[in-house]
Amino acid sequence: MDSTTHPPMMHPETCVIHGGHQRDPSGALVTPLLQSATFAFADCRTGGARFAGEQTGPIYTRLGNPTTDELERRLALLEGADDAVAFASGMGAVSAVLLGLLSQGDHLIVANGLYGCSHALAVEQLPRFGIEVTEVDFADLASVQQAILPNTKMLLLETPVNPHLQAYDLDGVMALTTPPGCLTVVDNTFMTPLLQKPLSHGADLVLHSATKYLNGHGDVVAGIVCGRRELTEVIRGVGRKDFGAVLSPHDAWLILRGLKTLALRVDRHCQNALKVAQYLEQHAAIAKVYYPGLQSHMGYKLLGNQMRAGGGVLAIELHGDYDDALRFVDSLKLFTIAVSLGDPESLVQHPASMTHACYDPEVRRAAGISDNLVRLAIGLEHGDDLLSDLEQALVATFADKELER
Ligand code: LCS
Repeated sequence: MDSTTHPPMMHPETCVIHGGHQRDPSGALVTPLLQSATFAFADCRTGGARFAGEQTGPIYTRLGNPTTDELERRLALLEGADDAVAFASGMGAVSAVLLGLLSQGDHLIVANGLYGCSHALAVEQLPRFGIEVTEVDFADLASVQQAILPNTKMLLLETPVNPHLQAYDLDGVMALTTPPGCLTVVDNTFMTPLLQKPLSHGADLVLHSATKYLNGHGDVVAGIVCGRRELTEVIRGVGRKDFGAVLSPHDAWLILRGLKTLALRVDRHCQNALKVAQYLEQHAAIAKVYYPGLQSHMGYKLLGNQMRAGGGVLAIELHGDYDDALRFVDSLKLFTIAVSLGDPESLVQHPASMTHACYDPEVRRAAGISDNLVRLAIGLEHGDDLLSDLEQALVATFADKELER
């Protein structure tokens, strides 16, 4: 099937495989990998016409590459956007959005609890360029409204929030009164377009660390931004052409391969995560489980309208202190201690000393990231094997303490 014969609307399960595909003249079933930095022009006038935008066609991979273009078309279709721009990392995507669209004198509002490097970029780097930044709890929309100033140009949030999965009501965010031209940007990494489509709720841009579920195999670092063409053109020009965070065509090709199983993988991640969350919620050693698929979680009410399921990540607080949390993490055998998510392997990490270590400790605690919070990124293994591993690790952690079960 080539892009000209696509039915106009595809189900997401079909779109992850066929969306935006342009069949190669060779007839290759799989999108060819054009691992080339530059592209030859038939003659000098052709080169000039491409630079002038009078003729389409590749010039130089930092400006565009046919393999990467296919990934961008597919993600744009999945998110319901006009266009998408791929980057060398999720942070490349975040920085392209912030530095491409904000200028000196502008005000940015970010949700507290953002992924540590997004937080650091916003609160430590942007003020150096004369951009004012305020962090607000997006669960309290009245306080977001109060923080909005006449020069507020952008709201940036993740939902659910890394790492405690607090989920924010996108319809409520979109109903806030903002100055004309103020953009709402949603980091959809934890959900993927299969579980949540922020643009359909009125967001202006959606971005991903494609390192996670979109690629899904733990072997690529990448990012992508989707939205209206008038915005993506600026983001592509500034973030990729000028700042240079270009995705390798080989990595784009790997993501295209990984994407084909996204729907299957996301379903399995969600099933396993729900099973683990339900098991841990009733466990005497666990004080709190944060997972939007549990009725006890504030995100549960958004299931159905905004989120199709709770996703593959959950966070827990043990009955115990910082040392107990570390002992528990060290006792796991099937879970790997590593900072990522969306991989086939289940991963575990300790946000206070790892992904969110760069926060000021007071700000971190205020954002709900306690010292004994542990994040589990649930993989694709058999759920029962995950439960066995968690059980043996909890027993090992509390071996010397009496557990009331
Ligand atoms: N946005 C979110 C929500 C993330 O979780 C991450 C990385 C990024 C953006 C940045 O993407 P990257 O540049 O790494 O592709 N999150 C990580 C995490 O939770 N553990 O390790 C990285």
